Amino acid sequence: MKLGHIAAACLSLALGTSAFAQQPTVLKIGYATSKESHYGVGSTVFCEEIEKGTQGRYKCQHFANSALGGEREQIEAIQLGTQDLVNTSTGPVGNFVPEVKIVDIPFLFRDYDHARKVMDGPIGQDILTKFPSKGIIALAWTENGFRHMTNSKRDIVKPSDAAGLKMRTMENKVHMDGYRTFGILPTPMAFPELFGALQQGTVDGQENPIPVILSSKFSQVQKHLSLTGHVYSPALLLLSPKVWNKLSDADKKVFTEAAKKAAIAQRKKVNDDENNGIAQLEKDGMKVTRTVDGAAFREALKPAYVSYAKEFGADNIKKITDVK
Ligand code: EAX
Repeated sequence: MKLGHIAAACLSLALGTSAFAQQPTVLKIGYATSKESHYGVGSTVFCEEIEKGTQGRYKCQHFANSALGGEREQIEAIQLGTQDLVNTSTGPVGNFVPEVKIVDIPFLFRDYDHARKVMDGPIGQDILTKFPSKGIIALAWTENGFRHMTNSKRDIVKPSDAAGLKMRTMENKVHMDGYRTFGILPTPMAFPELFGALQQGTVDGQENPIPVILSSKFSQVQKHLSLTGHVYSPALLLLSPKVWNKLSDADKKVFTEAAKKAAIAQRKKVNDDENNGIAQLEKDGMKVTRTVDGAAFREALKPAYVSYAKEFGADNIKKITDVK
Protein backbone atom coordinates (compact mmCIF):
# COMPACT_ATOMS: atom_id res chain seq x y z
CA MET A 1 0.00 0.00 0.00
CA LYS A 2 2.65 2.41 1.12
CA LEU A 3 4.85 1.54 -1.81
CA GLY A 4 1.90 2.06 -4.13
CA HIS A 5 1.46 5.57 -2.78
CA ILE A 6 5.09 6.37 -3.34
CA ALA A 7 4.92 5.01 -6.89
CA ALA A 8 1.82 7.10 -7.59
CA ALA A 9 3.51 10.18 -6.17
CA CYS A 10 6.56 9.56 -8.32
CA LEU A 11 4.41 9.09 -11.40
CA SER A 12 2.51 12.31 -10.86
CA LEU A 13 5.77 14.12 -10.19
CA ALA A 14 7.24 12.76 -13.42
CA LEU A 15 4.14 13.66 -15.39
CA GLY A 16 4.01 17.07 -13.77
CA THR A 17 7.63 17.72 -14.60
CA SER A 18 7.21 16.75 -18.23
CA ALA A 19 4.02 18.76 -18.54
CA PHE A 20 5.70 21.91 -17.31
CA ALA A 21 9.14 21.41 -18.86
CA GLN A 22 10.01 23.80 -21.66
CA GLN A 23 9.65 22.22 -25.09
CA PRO A 24 13.04 22.04 -26.81
CA THR A 25 13.64 24.42 -29.67
CA VAL A 26 14.37 22.31 -32.75
CA LEU A 27 16.84 23.95 -35.15
CA LYS A 28 16.87 23.01 -38.82
CA ILE A 29 20.40 22.29 -40.03
CA GLY A 30 21.14 21.67 -43.71
CA TYR A 31 24.13 20.53 -45.75
CA ALA A 32 24.93 19.24 -49.22
CA THR A 33 26.08 15.70 -48.53
CA SER A 34 24.99 12.67 -46.50
CA LYS A 35 24.70 12.39 -42.72
CA GLU A 36 27.73 10.05 -42.73
CA SER A 37 29.86 12.52 -44.70
CA HIS A 38 32.24 15.15 -43.30
CA TYR A 39 29.42 17.72 -43.20
CA GLY A 40 27.17 15.25 -41.40
CA VAL A 41 29.87 14.34 -38.89
CA GLY A 42 30.62 17.98 -38.06
CA SER A 43 26.94 18.90 -37.87
CA THR A 44 26.18 15.94 -35.62
CA VAL A 45 28.90 16.95 -33.16
CA PHE A 46 27.60 20.53 -33.14
CA CYS A 47 24.05 19.40 -32.46
CA GLU A 48 25.04 16.97 -29.72
CA GLU A 49 27.11 19.65 -28.03
CA ILE A 50 24.40 22.31 -28.02
CA GLU A 51 21.85 19.80 -26.77
CA LYS A 52 24.17 18.82 -23.93
CA GLY A 53 25.30 22.38 -23.19
CA THR A 54 21.76 23.77 -23.00
CA GLN A 55 20.38 20.80 -21.01
CA GLY A 56 18.20 19.82 -23.93
CA ARG A 57 16.66 23.24 -24.56
CA TYR A 58 18.09 23.19 -28.10
CA LYS A 59 18.35 20.29 -30.49
CA CYS A 60 18.54 19.81 -34.26
CA GLN A 61 16.70 18.29 -37.11
CA HIS A 62 19.13 17.29 -39.87
CA PHE A 63 18.45 17.95 -43.54
CA ALA A 64 21.28 16.13 -45.32
CA ASN A 65 21.78 15.63 -49.07
CA SER A 66 20.71 19.18 -50.03
CA ALA A 67 17.16 18.48 -48.80
CA LEU A 68 16.77 22.22 -48.15
CA GLY A 69 18.21 23.20 -51.55
CA GLY A 70 21.54 24.35 -52.89
CA GLU A 71 24.05 26.16 -50.70
CA ARG A 72 23.12 29.61 -52.04
CA GLU A 73 19.45 28.99 -51.32
CA GLN A 74 20.23 27.75 -47.82
CA ILE A 75 22.29 30.85 -47.02
CA GLU A 76 19.41 33.04 -48.22
CA ALA A 77 17.10 31.08 -45.91
CA ILE A 78 19.50 31.71 -43.01
CA GLN A 79 19.26 35.45 -43.71
CA LEU A 80 15.47 35.23 -43.83
CA GLY A 81 15.32 33.05 -40.73
CA THR A 82 13.34 30.28 -42.43
CA GLN A 83 16.33 27.95 -41.86
CA ASP A 84 18.43 28.01 -38.69
CA LEU A 85 21.78 26.50 -39.59
CA VAL A 86 23.80 25.55 -42.64
CA ASN A 87 27.15 23.81 -42.87
CA THR A 88 28.28 25.07 -46.27
CA SER A 89 31.30 25.42 -48.49
CA THR A 90 32.39 28.98 -49.26
CA GLY A 91 31.25 28.37 -52.86
CA PRO A 92 28.46 30.96 -52.93
CA VAL A 93 29.38 32.78 -49.70
CA GLY A 94 31.51 35.48 -51.33
CA ASN A 95 28.36 36.71 -53.07
CA PHE A 96 26.98 37.53 -49.61
CA VAL A 97 30.17 38.50 -47.75
CA PRO A 98 32.80 39.72 -50.23
CA GLU A 99 35.64 39.47 -47.66
CA VAL A 100 35.40 35.68 -47.97
CA LYS A 101 36.44 35.62 -51.63
CA ILE A 102 40.18 35.88 -50.94
CA VAL A 103 40.30 32.40 -49.37
CA ASP A 104 38.82 30.92 -52.57
CA ILE A 105 41.91 31.75 -54.64
CA PRO A 106 43.32 28.61 -56.30
CA PHE A 107 46.74 27.37 -55.08
CA LEU A 108 46.64 29.86 -52.19
CA PHE A 109 47.18 27.28 -49.46
CA ARG A 110 50.09 24.83 -49.49
CA ASP A 111 48.43 22.07 -47.50
CA TYR A 112 45.84 21.32 -44.81
CA ASP A 113 48.06 22.57 -41.98
CA HIS A 114 48.56 25.90 -43.71
CA ALA A 115 44.87 26.33 -44.53
CA ARG A 116 43.64 25.43 -41.05
CA LYS A 117 46.20 27.70 -39.43
CA VAL A 118 45.05 30.66 -41.53
CA MET A 119 41.34 30.01 -40.95
CA ASP A 120 41.78 29.60 -37.18
CA GLY A 121 44.27 32.48 -36.94
CA PRO A 122 43.69 36.25 -37.04
CA ILE A 123 43.02 36.39 -40.82
CA GLY A 124 40.27 33.76 -40.80
CA GLN A 125 38.76 34.95 -37.54
CA ASP A 126 38.62 38.52 -38.82
CA ILE A 127 36.63 37.35 -41.86
CA LEU A 128 34.04 35.80 -39.51
CA THR A 129 33.36 39.26 -38.03
CA LYS A 130 32.17 40.50 -41.46
CA PHE A 131 29.07 38.27 -41.47
CA PRO A 132 26.67 39.89 -38.97
CA SER A 133 26.28 43.09 -41.00
CA LYS A 134 25.04 40.83 -43.84
CA GLY A 135 22.44 39.18 -41.64
CA ILE A 136 24.41 35.97 -41.01
CA ILE A 137 26.21 34.66 -37.92
CA ALA A 138 29.38 32.71 -38.74
CA LEU A 139 30.09 30.35 -35.84
CA ALA A 140 33.26 28.68 -37.13
CA TRP A 141 35.25 27.58 -40.15
CA THR A 142 34.52 23.93 -40.73
CA GLU A 143 36.00 22.27 -43.84
CA ASN A 144 35.22 20.82 -47.23
CA GLY A 145 38.79 19.99 -48.34
CA PHE A 146 41.20 20.41 -51.24
CA ARG A 147 39.35 20.08 -54.53
CA HIS A 148 40.33 17.60 -57.24
CA MET A 149 39.09 17.26 -60.81
CA THR A 150 37.04 14.39 -62.18
CA ASN A 151 35.80 13.95 -65.73
CA SER A 152 34.45 11.41 -68.17
CA LYS A 153 36.99 11.99 -70.98
CA ARG A 154 40.63 11.66 -69.98
CA ASP A 155 43.37 11.77 -67.35
CA ILE A 156 44.42 15.27 -66.37
CA VAL A 157 48.12 15.71 -65.66
CA LYS A 158 48.61 19.27 -66.90
CA PRO A 159 46.38 22.20 -67.87
CA SER A 160 46.39 21.28 -71.57
CA ASP A 161 44.67 17.99 -70.61
CA ALA A 162 41.91 19.98 -68.88
CA ALA A 163 41.60 22.42 -71.76
CA GLY A 164 38.29 22.27 -73.56
CA LEU A 165 36.53 20.24 -70.89
CA LYS A 166 33.14 21.52 -69.87
CA MET A 167 33.36 21.46 -66.13
CA ARG A 168 30.75 22.25 -63.54
CA THR A 169 31.99 24.77 -61.00
CA MET A 170 30.41 26.32 -57.95
CA GLU A 171 28.72 29.68 -58.34
CA ASN A 172 32.04 31.33 -57.53
CA LYS A 173 33.70 33.91 -59.73
CA VAL A 174 37.14 33.54 -58.12
CA HIS A 175 37.17 29.86 -59.06
CA MET A 176 35.76 30.44 -62.54
CA ASP A 177 38.33 33.13 -63.38
CA GLY A 178 41.11 30.84 -62.22
CA TYR A 179 39.86 27.72 -63.98
CA ARG A 180 39.55 29.56 -67.29
CA THR A 181 43.34 29.99 -67.26
CA PHE A 182 43.58 26.17 -67.23
CA GLY A 183 41.55 26.15 -70.44
CA ILE A 184 38.49 24.67 -68.73
CA LEU A 185 35.03 25.83 -69.77
CA PRO A 186 33.47 26.59 -66.39
CA THR A 187 29.74 25.92 -66.03
CA PRO A 188 28.37 27.20 -62.72
CA MET A 189 25.62 25.05 -61.28
CA ALA A 190 24.09 24.39 -57.87
CA PHE A 191 25.31 21.16 -56.28
CA PRO A 192 21.95 19.31 -56.20
CA GLU A 193 21.85 19.39 -60.03
CA LEU A 194 25.37 18.05 -60.42
CA PHE A 195 24.91 14.28 -60.29
CA GLY A 196 22.24 14.40 -62.99
CA ALA A 197 24.31 16.72 -65.15
CA LEU A 198 27.26 14.31 -64.97
CA GLN A 199 25.01 11.36 -65.67
CA GLN A 200 23.43 13.00 -68.69
CA GLY A 201 26.72 14.38 -69.97
CA THR A 202 25.56 18.01 -69.77
CA VAL A 203 29.04 18.61 -68.39
CA ASP A 204 32.21 16.52 -68.84
CA GLY A 205 33.46 16.92 -65.34
CA GLN A 206 33.46 18.63 -61.99
CA GLU A 207 35.83 19.32 -59.14
CA ASN A 208 35.30 18.56 -55.47
CA PRO A 209 37.16 17.27 -52.42
CA ILE A 210 37.49 13.49 -51.88
CA PRO A 211 34.84 13.45 -49.11
CA VAL A 212 32.28 14.90 -51.55
CA ILE A 213 33.29 12.67 -54.48
CA LEU A 214 32.97 9.66 -52.16
CA SER A 215 29.73 10.50 -50.37
CA SER A 216 28.00 11.69 -53.55
CA LYS A 217 29.07 8.54 -55.41
CA PHE A 218 30.52 10.39 -58.38
CA SER A 219 32.46 7.19 -59.19
CA GLN A 220 29.18 6.00 -60.72
CA VAL A 221 29.23 8.79 -63.30
CA GLN A 222 32.90 9.80 -63.69
CA LYS A 223 35.82 7.69 -64.87
CA HIS A 224 38.87 9.89 -64.31
CA LEU A 225 40.02 11.39 -61.04
CA SER A 226 43.09 13.64 -61.01
CA LEU A 227 44.52 14.69 -57.68
CA THR A 228 44.97 18.30 -58.74
CA GLY A 229 44.33 19.78 -55.29
CA HIS A 230 43.98 23.04 -57.19
CA VAL A 231 42.11 24.93 -54.50
CA TYR A 232 41.28 24.62 -50.82
CA SER A 233 37.54 24.61 -50.17
CA PRO A 234 36.83 26.08 -46.74
CA ALA A 235 33.44 25.59 -45.15
CA LEU A 236 31.44 27.47 -42.55
CA LEU A 237 28.87 26.75 -39.92
CA LEU A 238 26.36 29.57 -40.33
CA LEU A 239 23.48 30.44 -38.01
CA SER A 240 20.49 32.68 -38.52
CA PRO A 241 20.59 35.91 -36.47
CA LYS A 242 16.96 35.17 -35.64
CA VAL A 243 18.21 32.33 -33.43
CA TRP A 244 21.40 34.00 -32.25
CA ASN A 245 19.67 37.15 -31.02
CA LYS A 246 17.45 35.10 -28.72
CA LEU A 247 20.35 33.29 -27.04
CA SER A 248 21.61 34.23 -23.57
CA ASP A 249 25.31 35.01 -23.31
CA ALA A 250 25.87 31.60 -21.75
CA ASP A 251 24.06 29.85 -24.61
CA LYS A 252 26.00 31.88 -27.17
CA LYS A 253 29.16 30.50 -25.61
CA VAL A 254 27.75 26.96 -25.81
CA PHE A 255 27.01 27.47 -29.52
CA THR A 256 30.46 28.87 -30.36
CA GLU A 257 32.27 26.17 -28.40
CA ALA A 258 30.10 23.51 -30.06
CA ALA A 259 31.02 24.92 -33.48
CA LYS A 260 34.73 24.64 -32.65
CA LYS A 261 34.28 20.98 -31.73
CA ALA A 262 32.29 20.44 -34.91
CA ALA A 263 35.14 21.88 -36.95
CA ILE A 264 37.64 19.52 -35.33
CA ALA A 265 35.42 16.49 -36.05
CA GLN A 266 34.67 17.59 -39.61
CA ARG A 267 38.36 18.13 -40.40
CA LYS A 268 39.21 14.74 -38.92
CA LYS A 269 36.67 13.13 -41.26
CA VAL A 270 38.23 15.02 -44.19
CA ASN A 271 41.63 13.60 -43.17
CA ASP A 272 40.20 10.08 -42.93
CA ASP A 273 38.59 10.34 -46.36
CA GLU A 274 41.78 11.73 -47.90
CA ASN A 275 43.70 8.79 -46.40
CA ASN A 276 41.28 6.00 -47.25
CA GLY A 277 38.88 7.34 -49.84
CA ILE A 278 41.13 7.41 -52.90
CA ALA A 279 41.72 3.66 -52.72
CA GLN A 280 37.98 3.20 -52.31
CA LEU A 281 37.25 5.29 -55.41
CA GLU A 282 39.77 3.20 -57.33
CA LYS A 283 37.98 0.07 -56.17
CA ASP A 284 34.75 1.65 -57.35
CA GLY A 285 36.27 1.83 -60.83
CA MET A 286 37.80 5.29 -61.08
CA LYS A 287 41.13 5.76 -62.80
CA VAL A 288 43.23 7.88 -60.46
CA THR A 289 46.01 10.18 -61.66
CA ARG A 290 48.30 10.86 -58.73
CA THR A 291 51.20 12.61 -60.42
CA VAL A 292 49.79 15.95 -61.48
CA ASP A 293 52.03 18.71 -62.83
CA GLY A 294 51.24 21.29 -60.15
CA ALA A 295 53.92 23.66 -61.40
CA ALA A 296 52.27 23.81 -64.83
CA PHE A 297 48.89 24.60 -63.24
CA ARG A 298 50.42 27.38 -61.13
CA GLU A 299 52.16 28.78 -64.18
CA ALA A 300 48.91 28.80 -66.17
CA LEU A 301 47.19 30.60 -63.31
CA LYS A 302 49.56 33.59 -63.38
CA PRO A 303 47.26 35.93 -65.35
CA ALA A 304 44.45 35.23 -62.87
CA TYR A 305 46.78 36.09 -60.00
CA VAL A 306 47.33 39.52 -61.59
CA SER A 307 43.59 40.19 -61.32
CA TYR A 308 43.37 38.62 -57.84
CA ALA A 309 46.13 40.99 -56.71
CA LYS A 310 44.15 43.91 -58.14
CA GLU A 311 40.93 42.84 -56.49
CA PHE A 312 42.20 41.68 -53.08
CA GLY A 313 45.56 43.43 -52.74
CA ALA A 314 48.87 41.65 -53.33
CA ASP A 315 49.84 42.40 -49.71
CA ASN A 316 46.71 40.67 -48.39
CA ILE A 317 47.43 37.59 -50.48
CA LYS A 318 51.02 37.61 -49.24
CA LYS A 319 49.83 37.82 -45.62
CA ILE A 320 48.11 34.49 -46.21
CA THR A 321 50.93 32.77 -48.11
CA ASP A 322 53.42 34.02 -45.47
CA VAL A 323 51.67 32.12 -42.65
CA LYS A 324 54.04 29.32 -41.70
O1 EAX B 1 29.87 21.82 -50.05
O2 EAX B 1 28.98 22.68 -54.50
C1 EAX B 1 30.01 22.05 -54.25
O3 EAX B 1 30.71 21.57 -55.13
C2 EAX B 1 30.43 21.85 -52.81
O4 EAX B 1 31.77 21.53 -52.74
C3 EAX B 1 29.66 20.71 -52.19
O5 EAX B 1 28.32 20.89 -52.39
C4 EAX B 1 29.90 20.60 -50.70
